[in-house]
This record gives sequence, C-alpha cells and structure tokens, in this order.
Amino acid sequence: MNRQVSPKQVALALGVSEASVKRWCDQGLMSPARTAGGHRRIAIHDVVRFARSRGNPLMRPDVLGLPAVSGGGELATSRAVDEAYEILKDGDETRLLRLAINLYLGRRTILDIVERVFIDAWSRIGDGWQDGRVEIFEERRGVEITLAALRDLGHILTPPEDGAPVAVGATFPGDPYALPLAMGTVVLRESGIDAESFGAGLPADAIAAAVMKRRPALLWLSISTAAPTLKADLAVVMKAAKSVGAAVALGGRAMTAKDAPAGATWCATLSELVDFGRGLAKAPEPPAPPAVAVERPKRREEAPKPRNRDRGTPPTA
Ligand code: B12
Repeated sequence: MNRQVSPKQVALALGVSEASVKRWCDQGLMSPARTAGGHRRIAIHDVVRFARSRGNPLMRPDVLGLPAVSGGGELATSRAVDEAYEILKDGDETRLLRLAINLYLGRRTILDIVERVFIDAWSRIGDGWQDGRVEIFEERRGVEITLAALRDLGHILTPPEDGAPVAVGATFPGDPYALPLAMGTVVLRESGIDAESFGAGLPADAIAAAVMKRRPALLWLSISTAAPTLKADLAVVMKAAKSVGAAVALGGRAMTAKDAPAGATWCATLSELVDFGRGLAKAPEPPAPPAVAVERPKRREEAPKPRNRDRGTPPTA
C-alpha cells in the first residue's frame, strides 16, 4: 500500500497549518509526489516518519486511516506487555494496532515493539492456554489480529529503496507458526530489507522454486515444529539457496545451533536475524554464482499425469 494524502490532510493529521506542510515539503523534510495537475501528494509512511522524527503527536490519525492514538508512547515495557496481553485476549485488532503505533511514535523501533512487547505477550498467552486462563478461540483470534496489526504496521514503514536486498521467509510443512514469519518480515523491512513471507507450511520444493525465482540475498526459515523430514527439507532449500548465492538464516524454538546444516546461520532471536540481514545489505554484491542444476518441482504440464501437489499445512494445525 502506498496511500497518499494532500497537504491539507497532513495539516489536519498533524494539527498544523497547510502552509507549514507545504514549506516542509519544499525544504525536503517530506517527499511529496505530484499529481498530473501538479498538486502535492504525500505518502502516509512519509507523514508518520516525519511525525516520529520530530516527536510530533498525530492529532487526527483517522485522517491518515490510522486508529486514534492516545499518547503514552513512553509506556513502560512491562505495562505495554500487560496491555498487549489483555488486548490479544479480547481480540481487539484496532487497540493492538493503536498500542503499536503509540509505541512507534514514542520512538520505539518496530523490532523493540515486536521483541519486547508482542513476543512476551504471546508467551503469556501460551502460558494462559496451558493453565486454562486463555481459551483456544482466544488464542486463534489473537493470532489473526496480530497478523493484521503487523501487516498494517508494515504499511506505515518507509518502503525499502529500489535495489534493496530481498529476503524471503517461510516455514516447512507441519509447522503452522505464522507469527514468527510475520514478525520477521516487518522487522527486516524496518531495517531496509525488501522482505516477504511465503507463509507457513510450504513444501521444500516450493520454497526452492521461490528462491530460484526471487533470487533473494537472504532466505530465512522459522522452525517452530521439527518434522521428521526437516533434514531432507533443509537439504533441498540449501541447494537452491547456494545456486543463487542466497545466505540462509535459521531460527525458531524447534531449532538449535547444532541442528543447523553447514552453510546456514542459526540466529536465536529476531534481533540477530536483523543484524545478519543488515550485514548482508552492506556486503558487496557477490559474483554471479555458477549455474548449478537444482531440482525444481515439475510444472503441472510436465508431470506425466495430473497429481495433487502438496500445498502445505494450513496455518491452523
Ligand atoms: C500461537 C501458538 C500456537 C498457534 C500457532 C498459530 C499460528 N498460525 O501461528 C497454534 C494454535 C497452531 C499452536 C499449536 C500448538 N501449540 Co502452540 N503456541 C503458540 C504460542 C502461544 C505463540 C507462538 C508464537 O508464534 N510466538 C511468537 C514467536 C515469534 O516467538 P517464539 O516462537 O518464542 O520465537 C522466538 C525465537 O524462536 C525466534 N524465532 C522464531 N522463528 C525464527 C526464525 C528465525 C530465522 C530467527 C532468526 C528467529 C526466530 O524469535 C522469537 C524470539 O525472538 C506459544 C507460546 C509461546 N511461548 O510462544 C505456544 C506454544 C509454542 N505451543 C505449544 C503447544 C504445546 C502447541 C500444540 C502442541 C498444542 C496442541 N496440543 O495442539 C500445537 C502444536 C502445533 C504444531 N503442529 O506444532 C507450547 C509448546 C510447548 C513445548 N515445550 O514445546 C507453547 C510454548 C505453549 C505453552 N506454553 O505450552 N500454537
């Protein structure tokens, strides 16, 4: 999404005059596009970036299509976790996004919000499920609203620059855990990496095909459930990654450093993933890799007879 608004709308959102907004545009503090008629149009993420960098509150976030914020960006981490836990249990998507935007405008990074607030709140949900304080439906609904809030947060981030390194993420079949993927995607994007997730439960040959097509600088795999086929699946994707010169990062609760195959980097946390991605972004372009034959999944018309492709595990196991 690259939604744009007029200087008048920006002025309303920030509670300043339209003339100030136009002046900031002319000073290069905002980067408007121009309509065919020559009018300025400012991307939402540019307005949020500007407000955040100046510590300006958003007086009318609704004008930008964002939920009402309440200040409180300086909320202590422990209170933010308490609040996130309650919101997840209540299933209130708007409040979750509002909490995250508040914290973000209070100059927290998305990485910090995800790692220190969302993940801890989720850990509490897990404990609550275990001891019966959280119903299964509450947990599932919480997943849905977290995925939606993370997607919306992604929209207020400055998009990666042209030519930014591409990172792709997925989980293998039998691994329904979509939250680490969505969280990883948004924190990598925040660090300027053009990250995308192919979702949970993707067969290894489908991941390999995606790697061949997207030619990412980084393939990251979240392994929260170790299927018996893990070693073989990893071998398939490692081969594809090697053939396009992609680095491979592995992480997740079902993986340890010693399980990582040679050539892959194991990261314990999303911070480590971001650091690893940043390192790749700075590295000089690798020389074009030699062509290596990689087994690709047969296209439907190449198959001797129609078959059901394994489309992976649906996200709810
Ligand atoms: C949501 C959830 C589910 C959802 C997932 C839905 C979805 N679409 O994502 C569903 C309902 C499917 C589910 C199912 C089950 N779950 Co569950 N689940 C959770 C919960 C509450 C949150 C998990 C989560 O995504 N957290 C957010 C992620 C980001 O955090 P994380 O997993 O801790 O990851 C950290 C690192 O590993 C790292 N990381 C993760 N991936 C990657 C990847 C890379 C590349 C890198 C660098 C880092 C990295 O990032 C995080 C830290 O920075 C946890 C509780 C908890 N403590 O987390 C339980 C939990 C994991 N589940 C648990 C259980 C028991 C189950 C079930 C067996 C329940 C059942 N009887 O059916 C099934 C198993 C399903 C399966 N096939 O494996 C237990 C596991 C206990 C154990 N010791 O193994 C937990 C801990 C709950 C508990 N307290 O008992 N679950």
